[in-house]
Amino acid sequence: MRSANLVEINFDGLIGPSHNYAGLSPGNLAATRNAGAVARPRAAALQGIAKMRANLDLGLVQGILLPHPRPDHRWLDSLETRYADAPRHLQAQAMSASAMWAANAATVSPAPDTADGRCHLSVANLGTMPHRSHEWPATLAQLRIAFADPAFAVHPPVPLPFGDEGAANHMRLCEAHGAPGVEIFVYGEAGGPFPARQHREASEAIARRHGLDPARTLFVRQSDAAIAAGAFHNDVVAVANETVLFTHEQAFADADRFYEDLRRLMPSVEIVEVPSARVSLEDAVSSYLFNAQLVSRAAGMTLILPEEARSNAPVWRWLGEHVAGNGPIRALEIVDVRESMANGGGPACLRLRVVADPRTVDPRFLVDHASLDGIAGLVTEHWPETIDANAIGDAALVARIEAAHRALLEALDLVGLIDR
Ligand code: SUG
Repeated sequence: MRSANLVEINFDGLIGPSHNYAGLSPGNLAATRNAGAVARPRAAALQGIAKMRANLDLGLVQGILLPHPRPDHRWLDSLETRYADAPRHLQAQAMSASAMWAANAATVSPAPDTADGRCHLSVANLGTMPHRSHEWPATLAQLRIAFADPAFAVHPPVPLPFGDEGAANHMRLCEAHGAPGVEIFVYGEAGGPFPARQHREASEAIARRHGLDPARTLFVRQSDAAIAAGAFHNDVVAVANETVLFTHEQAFADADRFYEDLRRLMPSVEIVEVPSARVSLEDAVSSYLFNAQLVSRAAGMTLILPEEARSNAPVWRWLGEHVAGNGPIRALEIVDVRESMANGGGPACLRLRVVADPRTVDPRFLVDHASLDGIAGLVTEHWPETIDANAIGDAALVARIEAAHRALLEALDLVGLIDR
């Protein structure tokens, strides 16, 4: 048997041709603020591709997940309606390109953490928001192809009403990606002005299903203040990579207890906490300081941030001081993902991390500069330039979006995905 070469692979959701601003996510302040704005799907997808290229240039292995068929006729069928006849809110929910935020696709437990030595992926049910609740069948179909190798176990969602939002509410700390880790599930509790989307019951079910060692698994409650400030997912206020936890002071309900548990399980952990006195929760949420990709490189860790973090003065000042000092984050990399950001999705939302041997992944889901050239060409040719959220009922627009999606799947030899 060949020996596994476990590395972290970032699978980015390619932004689909139906990307629009319908304001479908209460609690997601950016999405709510931009409701009704004109979206630019072509520019959005090209921004996402540029981010994937930047990751490749940093020496990272890069994967891709594909947009889902939109409108979702199968979902509308199950609601006994058709797109043309459906009320406006159902049209918008059926048309959302929200599958781009791959951090919400699944929760991933790498092989070194699981009882059977396989990498386990549980597709998220995303049941709290109607427009996201119908993503899982198309996600499951893709993951079953991408991770068909026996090195993986791909699971369907945990049942509702236990809401699960996938990797956005899950962190892993470890000495190295290929070594056993401590897995941290962050759940919310209802009570504030916005829904808590991740339920503890769902997290616990996933941990059991993945065969995690209970002694190395933590269930941590997200602070109500964070949810109320618009941190609808924990990855808006914290991010982990290898031995580093980078977090806002107000991310967790009982941070002291969490840090204590973490230090006990992993004495080498480095907790980089940004105090509220330096960066308020509001600035953290609006700049997406923590919705960054924290990645390991030979020269230390790099933080891949959105443009919005650079234009926020307190955030940029804090980052500058950290990098100039002795902190574990050695370099900053800025990416422009403005179209996704305007719907509340930063660099970290757009990617799902899977620790695996790239040779075990279906190569149609891995990219390099040449394959991204091809995808960018298709996007430029087929993706609508603009979509006005108030005009998504337009039959010509629907036909265009469906043709764009088909052209992509044909080019990638994945047409079967449409009929699953
Ligand atoms: O679920 N926005 C997404 C953003 C998800 C961000 N993901 C992570 N933090 N990991 C959401 O709220 C807005 C779509 C709209 O309103 O049309 C939306 O679904």
